[in-house]
Order: sequence, then structure tokens, then C-alpha cells
Amino acid sequence: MLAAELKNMQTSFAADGFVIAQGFFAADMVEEMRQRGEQTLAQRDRISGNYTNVTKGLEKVDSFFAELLHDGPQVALLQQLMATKPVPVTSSFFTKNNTAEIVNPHFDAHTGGVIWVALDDCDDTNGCIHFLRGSHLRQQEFAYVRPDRSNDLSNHPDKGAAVMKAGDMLLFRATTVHWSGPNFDGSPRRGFNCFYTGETA
Ligand SMILES: O=C(O)CCC(=O)C(=O)O
Repeated sequence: MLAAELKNMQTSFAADGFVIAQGFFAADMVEEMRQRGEQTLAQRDRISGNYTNVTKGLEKVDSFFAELLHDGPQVALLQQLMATKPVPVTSSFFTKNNTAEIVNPHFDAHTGGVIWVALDDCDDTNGCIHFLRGSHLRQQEFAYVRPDRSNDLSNHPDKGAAVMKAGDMLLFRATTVHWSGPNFDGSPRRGFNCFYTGETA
């Protein structure tokens, strides 16, 4: 990655609390993540509060995901954005097959960072992720958001939609408020996520 490109990403990440690295993973790697992710669905409970479309702990059932969580190329980039070493916690597979599978506005943790790889193209029609720009800098204001409560932030002026192509990767602070809406057209909308702790600089 060019130094100027990294600098732009660092600037966006610092201001918005998220940034997209376009085309970060090649098509063959994306296909492997899809196939292995689908295989884990049968082997893991779908957990995470009320959500039926989140499968956590992929690294426990497939060493491919363990290696990716710990040593994938995303770790170095996330470290450069977070300005601290990401400490791996878990990896998850997100599906979204229908209009009921929404994810309410929430933040993931009080410290750390997250990567989310688009395994399919996603936009508003199939339920892409949305962020509140800069919410990582206004934690008290958004302390009320909870994954098990609906809060409609769709008209918030700081809303940003993470429209992505398969292979693009989102990187965000665990404190940045995000959510995803319904899958209106029923097209596949799968994502692979890794969560890292680590003190903020
Ligand atoms: O995939 C989604 O719809 C939500 C993802 C999410 O909340 C996360 O990665 O923390």
C-alpha cells in the first residue's frame, strides 16, 4: 500500500471511526472464506443475544479461520490504524437472508478494533452496515445504544453506509456505533468479522 493511501485511511479512521480498504482480499480467498464459513454454520450455535444470523467462534472449528484471525494481512493494517497491537479475540460469520435479520445500532466494546470482510457485494438493498461517523469520539452520547433495543438512527445526519464489493474490508473502532438493516432483495449478504482488543493510543 502506498504511504499516501495509508495516510488517507488513517485520517478517515481517526475522524469517522471506520474506513473501507477496497479489494483487500482476492477473489479466491473470498471464495474460500465463503465456503469454509458456510461449513461452520452447521457446527456452531448461532449466538449473540437475540440474533439468529451471527455465528461466532469460527477459529474454534476451522484452523483456517484461527490463522486468519491471528496472522491474516488485516492485522498489520488494523495495527497501523489503531496505533496499538490488536489482540485477537474471536472471528464470526454474518449472514442476512431476510427482512427480519436486522442488527440494531450498537458498539462492540469499549476498546479495540474490528474488521469485517464483505463476502458478497452489499448495499442498502441487501442490508449493508451503516455507521455513525465520529461516534467513537462521542461515546457518552451514544452509551444508550444496545444490540437488543431498536433505535432508529437512519435519519441521523452523521450516518454513513458501508457500500462494499466482495473482497472489500471494513476496519472500525469497537466504539463506533453501527447497525445493518433488512435484506430487501434476498441476495446473499455474508460477512466475515474478526474482533480484537487493544488499548487505544
Ligand atoms: O453484519 C452485520 O450485519 C453486523 C456486523 C456487526 O455488527 C459487527 O461486525 O460488529
